[in-house]
Amino acid sequence: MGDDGLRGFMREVDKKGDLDKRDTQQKDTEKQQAKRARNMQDQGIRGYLQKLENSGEMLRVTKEVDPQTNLSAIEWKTYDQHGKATIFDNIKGHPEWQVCSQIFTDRTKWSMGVNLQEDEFLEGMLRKVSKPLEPVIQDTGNAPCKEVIKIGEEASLYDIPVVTISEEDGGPFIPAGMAIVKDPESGIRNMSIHRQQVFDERTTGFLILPRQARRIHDKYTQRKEPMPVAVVIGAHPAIWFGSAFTTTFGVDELAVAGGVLGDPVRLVKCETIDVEVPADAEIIIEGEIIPGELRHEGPFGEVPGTYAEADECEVFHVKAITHRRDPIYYALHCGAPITCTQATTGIGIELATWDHLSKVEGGMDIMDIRCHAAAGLMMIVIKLRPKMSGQAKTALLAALSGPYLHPKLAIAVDEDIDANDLRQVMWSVTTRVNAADDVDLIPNTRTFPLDKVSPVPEGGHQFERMGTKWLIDATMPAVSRPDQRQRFARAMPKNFDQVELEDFLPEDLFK
Ligand SMILES: Cc1cc2nc3c(=O)[nH]c(=O)nc-3n(C[C@H](O)[C@H](O)[C@H](O)COP(=O)(O)O)c2cc1C
Ligand SMILES: [Mn+2]
Repeated sequence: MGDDGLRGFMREVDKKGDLDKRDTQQKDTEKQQAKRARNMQDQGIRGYLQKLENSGEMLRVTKEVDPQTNLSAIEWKTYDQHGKATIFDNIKGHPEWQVCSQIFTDRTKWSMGVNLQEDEFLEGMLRKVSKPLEPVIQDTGNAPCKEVIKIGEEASLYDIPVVTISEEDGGPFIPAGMAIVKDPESGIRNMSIHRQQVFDERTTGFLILPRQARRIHDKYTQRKEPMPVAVVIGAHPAIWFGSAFTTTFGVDELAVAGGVLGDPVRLVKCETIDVEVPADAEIIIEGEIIPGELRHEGPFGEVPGTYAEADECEVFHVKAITHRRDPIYYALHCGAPITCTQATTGIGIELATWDHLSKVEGGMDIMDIRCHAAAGLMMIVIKLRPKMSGQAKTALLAALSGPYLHPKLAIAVDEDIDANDLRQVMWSVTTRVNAADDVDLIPNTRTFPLDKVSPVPEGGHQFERMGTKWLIDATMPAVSRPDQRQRFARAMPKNFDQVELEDFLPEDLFK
């Protein structure tokens, strides 16, 4: 309830002269507040990390590792070969710190993070995202993100175990900072992620692609004012999700995060800028971007798994760093798949595509959507139950013109195929596709800015790409003839559904 709402409410109560009632109302609010304080949810990253570790989804590395030489390869290989996240508690040169990585690399982990069953993840997330909850600002008091406060010359980025990630990267990068800025006209917050190459103790790059943060940045530039930015590292999965999700301009992503949490995000004020940040975060870097200042940055291993070439980008100046006493740095891996980078944006693409398809042809019978991390997010698989001939292709066209640019290849599969299993998808593509009928190319369409194989139009910027979208209808032919479709069924082992492997193989395989 805003100020006006509250005042209006009190006036109504006064008008009736019903003071008793007002007392009761007040007591109720106090009671509610006390109840809320008792039930205060952990809005940091620690509860989630604990869950990952307890369930065997995350491995702890206790041997000393070096952010400059081997940390990146260790966490990448651990996920690639074992499907696990990592937490490092012995970091060369950073005795007080821990580092976690690959914590959001698949839907299993995401489901744990936002308390949803994996098989109802997309519907559940859409439900949560559609009920945003405005954040609340609280007294700085004993906010965990303020346990250590370093202002001005005291603040140094060298204190943070920032990792050099891919072989050819231009240096160490902070890739997981959630940047909170305010629209200088409306005062509405925006939260988004921007890679930051560390140049020195108090300066980084700050790459802003043409989206909402860029729109806000341009307003500051027009006013010739620096843009205050608070960079948040390490917070609840719901907040991380909010920072990566594309919403309508003017919607505060912290309100989206509140919807996903089911509780308003608790914020505290920054020390040196007029921006609020999540109280339970691990690390906050306060700073500003000066209009017109650009600096050479990159190269950097990016979402598709190839390098973005060195180029100019905005510059971020540190004004203060605050953090927990024993901070955990989230060393997100960006580079060759599969990493958190693809799996985070992928969830947003899947949700937006699901929502988009719910409006096409009066809603389709969609069963799953997977924007594949392994394909650098440029391939999306739609699992559906086509009701009429041609419907799968309509779904594919829509999937290739949804809210995100990343997918350029869309594949439709039937309900008997696991859309997450690329082996089954490829099997479907060979056994259910007659390319002359089922494959279409759509040339000269705008593609994902980081898709290097799509040409840059004459005179265009490296992020302006025009390429070919293509679709593959790998559903069985003859939608209206179930008897005909049967010919394309998978030849499954006898009694496949009845046989339980646990009854026949060693027990410890199933722990
Ligand atoms: C791990 C990760 C890294 C990202 N890095 C950048 C980046 O360096 N620059 C950028 O402009 N967008 C980057 N993005 C994308 C934006 O943060 C994302 O699209 C966000 O929703 C944009 O918000 P906005 O529409 O409010 O500007 C990244 C996203 C993720 C998940
Ligand atoms: Mn936004």
